[in-house]
Amino acid sequence: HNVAQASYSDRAKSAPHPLSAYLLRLMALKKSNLCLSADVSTTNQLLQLADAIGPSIVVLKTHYDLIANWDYNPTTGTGARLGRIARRHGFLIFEDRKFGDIGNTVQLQYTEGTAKIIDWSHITNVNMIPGKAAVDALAEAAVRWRERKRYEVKTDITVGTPRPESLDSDDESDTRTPMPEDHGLEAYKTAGVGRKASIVSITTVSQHFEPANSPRSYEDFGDEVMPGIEEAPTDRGLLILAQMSSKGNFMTKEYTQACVESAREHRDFVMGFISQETLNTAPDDQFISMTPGCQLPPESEDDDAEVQGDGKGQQYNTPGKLIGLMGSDIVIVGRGIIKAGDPVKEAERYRKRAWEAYEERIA
Ligand code: S5P
Repeated sequence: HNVAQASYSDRAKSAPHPLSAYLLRLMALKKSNLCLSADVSTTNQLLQLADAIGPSIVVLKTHYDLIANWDYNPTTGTGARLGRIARRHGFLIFEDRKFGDIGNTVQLQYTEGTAKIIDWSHITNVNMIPGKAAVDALAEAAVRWRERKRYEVKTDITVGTPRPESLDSDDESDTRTPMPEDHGLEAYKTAGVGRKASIVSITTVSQHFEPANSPRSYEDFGDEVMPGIEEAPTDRGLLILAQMSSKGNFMTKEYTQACVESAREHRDFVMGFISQETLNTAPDDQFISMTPGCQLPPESEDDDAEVQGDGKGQQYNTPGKLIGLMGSDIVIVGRGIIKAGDPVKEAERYRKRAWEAYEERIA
């Protein structure tokens, strides 16, 4: 396994996906190959955990539908606030949505609906059971999103500027939709998203607002970016669920191989896999493997002692085995950290173990 023996920083130089390159650089910078699975139930718990554990991780994985009070507002809501914490601490957000439907439906679930996942989550994943069309459809949505985002970023807006005549809307009460005419019309035509979508996109102006009840620890994040690295690129990435950690799952070798083939067809969108081992087999495979089902034995025991499952089908392996032996790149840890007496300290213990396993691997 050539790739498994290369350093993360070397791999960053040749990664075909801008977000993969960024992630690999983050890993080298933070000496971390740890992803926190932030499976908590409220917005405050999520943001506080993200802020506390942020320095130790490179990816934070969410299940937005576990959050009872997920706030869908695109600029002041949970996703947007999480985004500011991510910038500040230097990690990517990964919504573990496991899309699993026909192409058209997954496209809509990714971009529309209650959460508009594509707007706040750098990475998401897909369950390939319905076939490769789901991956094609998500890739297409990501291209369109990027195109629209280009105009959002370019458009310099001052709140209060009158709306250009050419975009005059029926809704007279909407006074916060200033849009410089040239960019506005271009965005309208090119993105093809219609007037409403263009106007919605302008709400990025108000990104500085926070709900009044924000806890102090993360209310002032503004647009700060972690020192040593620039802001994440405006790209979206996909992980294909190619192997699972759960007992008796139905993902056969042939299935996993089909996932790899689909990934190779979309090297500009598919960053890698959720898998139990590296799936890089061809010489030009540069995918990133992220692996859940990871726990360390208690500190009092040997680091490589067996870890029991959770009694609900989950099976665990140690970071040493997953990174060192199986060639995985990032371990995903949920309850091992969240349920610990001191999650911050425990996250550091996981980070160190997983990083040592990587250093041994490339030595
Ligand atoms: O095969 C898998 C794939 C995933 S994404 N097995 C998993 O456990 N997961 C997710 O990883 C799962 O949904 C959960 O969010 C996390 C594991 O959590 P833990 O508490 O068992 O570490």
